[in-house]
Amino acid sequence: MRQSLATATYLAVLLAAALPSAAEHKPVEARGAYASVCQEIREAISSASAVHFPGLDAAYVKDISHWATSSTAQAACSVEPGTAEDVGTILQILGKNKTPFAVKGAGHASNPGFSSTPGVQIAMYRFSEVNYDAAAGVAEVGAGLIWDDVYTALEPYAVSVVGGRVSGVGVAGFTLGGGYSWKTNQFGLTVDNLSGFELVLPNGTVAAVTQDSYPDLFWGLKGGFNNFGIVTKFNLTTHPQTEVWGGLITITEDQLDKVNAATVKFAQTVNDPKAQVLPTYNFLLGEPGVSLLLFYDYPTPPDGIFDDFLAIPHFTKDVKTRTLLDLVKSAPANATGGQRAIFHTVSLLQFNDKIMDAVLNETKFWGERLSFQSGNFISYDVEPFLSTIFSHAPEGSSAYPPSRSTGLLPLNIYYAWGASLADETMQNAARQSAAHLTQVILGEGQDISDAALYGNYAILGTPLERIYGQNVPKLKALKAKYDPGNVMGLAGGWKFGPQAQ
Ligand SMILES: Cc1cc2nc3c(=O)[nH]c(=O)nc-3n(C[C@H](O)[C@H](O)[C@H](O)COP(=O)(O)OP(=O)(O)OC[C@H]3O[C@@H](n4cnc5c(N)ncnc54)[C@H](O)[C@@H]3O)c2cc1C
Ligand SMILES: *[C@@H]1O[C@H](CO)[C@@H](O)[C@H](O)[C@H]1NC(C)=O
Ligand SMILES: *[C@@H]1O[C@H](CO)[C@@H](O)[C@H](O)[C@H]1NC(C)=O
Ligand SMILES: *[C@@H]1O[C@H](CO)[C@@H](O)[C@H](O)[C@H]1NC(C)=O
Ligand SMILES: *[C@@H]1O[C@H](CO)[C@@H](O)[C@H](O)[C@H]1NC(C)=O
Ligand SMILES: CC(=O)N[C@H]1CO[C@H](CO)[C@@H](O)[C@@H]1O
Repeated sequence: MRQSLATATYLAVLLAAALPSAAEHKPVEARGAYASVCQEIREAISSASAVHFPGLDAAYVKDISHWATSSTAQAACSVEPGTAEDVGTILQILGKNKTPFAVKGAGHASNPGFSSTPGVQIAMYRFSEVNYDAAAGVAEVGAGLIWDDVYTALEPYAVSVVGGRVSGVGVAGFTLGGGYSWKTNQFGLTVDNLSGFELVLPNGTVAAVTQDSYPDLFWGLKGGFNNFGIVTKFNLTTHPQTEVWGGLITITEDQLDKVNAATVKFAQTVNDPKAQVLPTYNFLLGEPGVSLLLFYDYPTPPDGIFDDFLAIPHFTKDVKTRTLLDLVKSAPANATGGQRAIFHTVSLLQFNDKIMDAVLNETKFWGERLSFQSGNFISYDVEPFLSTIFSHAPEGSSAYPPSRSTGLLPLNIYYAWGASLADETMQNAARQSAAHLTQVILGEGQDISDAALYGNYAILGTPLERIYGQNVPKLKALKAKYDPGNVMGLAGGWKFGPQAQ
């Protein structure tokens, strides 16, 4: 029965592969129409900015590229603004012409169309500075950077920020969605340790957004992505940073019950906020396995905390005292290697044996069914944060999470594949898997049917209410106030107004 299901899927994909993909052909005519807008932008911007066209321009390719190839689209042109004023000029031209556009930080969005477009691709790379203000304890960080750059710039000062856990992830999308970090058990989300944004409003005005200057926008940008304009700089609170301890252990199928047991024990008993584990259950080349990241925010961990994990026979092991930057760079961040991909998520309150058994079962079940093409990759990230992670900022201080009364642990489902014709099969499987895990977790007495999902992990089509809860009406009103012309509706993403595209 299982075998025949897999065979049927395989045949469907093979058959479909013989047909040309409609999506790849559609935008060409439209692209011609957008070309005049590209020219208009080119004539209006300063010499600090540049427009790039398809063809032999390497900058264009870089500007439209994404971590998941399914998140890349062939834009009519790309534009790299170099000043906030030019961002304003560009937004006004796009708004006037009603031209679809996209804003990209580092292009790690897992949903197609969230930072890509057939129209004008804005790539923020030229916002690339990190200015450390030691007296204020603030790092002012450009919206075109990846976390690796930020850690590199701050390392000489022995400070860091509440940022990304693996290499290559963009500061912008990560922060505008919330931000789960190695330091979240200690300081909360990235948005909880942020004191200001430089924002270009949809009407082109550059605004310094803080709790004092624009309390409503300051709240909305902390989780509200690209609904209120384009952010050019983030002011992140810095914390002292020593060397850290940790790294990657890979573990094969025969030892996975031990990983389950160690994970449950860690989740239920370790309260040291400097400690974190991130076991990723994956299925690759016909077998389940675990990529386990260990982290301790000090050069040596206290005795005992990680013993159960370290006692499990491993395939590879790279755990040591190192800089935060080195740890982040050593983590596997591009298992897709230029593949198509999707994320989805389930939020839960706590891990236990039944839930971990279900995660392992999902890995095997979907791994066996979806490995119809070599290179297909199925994974489940188990993120056992402390239940206190939302307590580091006041209730109502950010658009996400909608409630801070209970800490929610975001479980990340991540599938990668090669052929565009498998997109729907893979996305539907991720939805089914999330639904099944939700049932298992509900069955364990965890009341998560309305628990907020993390916007940076949620699959396209997720209702806004599932991410922002009771904040949705307030976010819609805020969007209408600052973007009455619906300029930002021309860009994709989680939208608090009509999607104009
Ligand atoms: C390998 C990998 C590891 C990850 N690890 C983590 C993790 O540890 N913790 C975590 O919380 N998340 C994690 N994520 C999810 C990550 O937070 C999101 O993918 C995030 O959106 C990436 O930001 P980006 O700038 O690279 O994305 P982009 O694709 O460039 O942008 C994402 C969204 O933000 C909007 N946006 C980007 N820049 C701006 C701007 N300047 N102004 C307004 N809107 C903008 C875009 O329009 C888009 O809607 C990970 C993702 C990947 C692929
Ligand atoms: C960001 O921090 C810098 C350095 O402290 C400061 O000059 C600037 O005004 C801050 N901007 C915002 C928007 O908070
Ligand atoms: C994946 O990461 C490795 C190590 O950082 C890098 O050398 C390689 O080019 C990356 N591959 C892709 C496809 O991004
Ligand atoms: C394994 O997962 C599949 C798919 O979600 C489900 O139908 C099945 O009941 C699960 N098996 C066990 C033993 O939990
Ligand atoms: C742009 O919008 C902001 C916020 O609504 C407003 O304060 C500002 O005056 C507007 N600028 C222009 C030029 O209309
Ligand atoms: C805005 C800000 O920086 N908030 C907090 C960052 O984290 C520390 C430690 O939890 C808090 O003291 C700050 O208030």
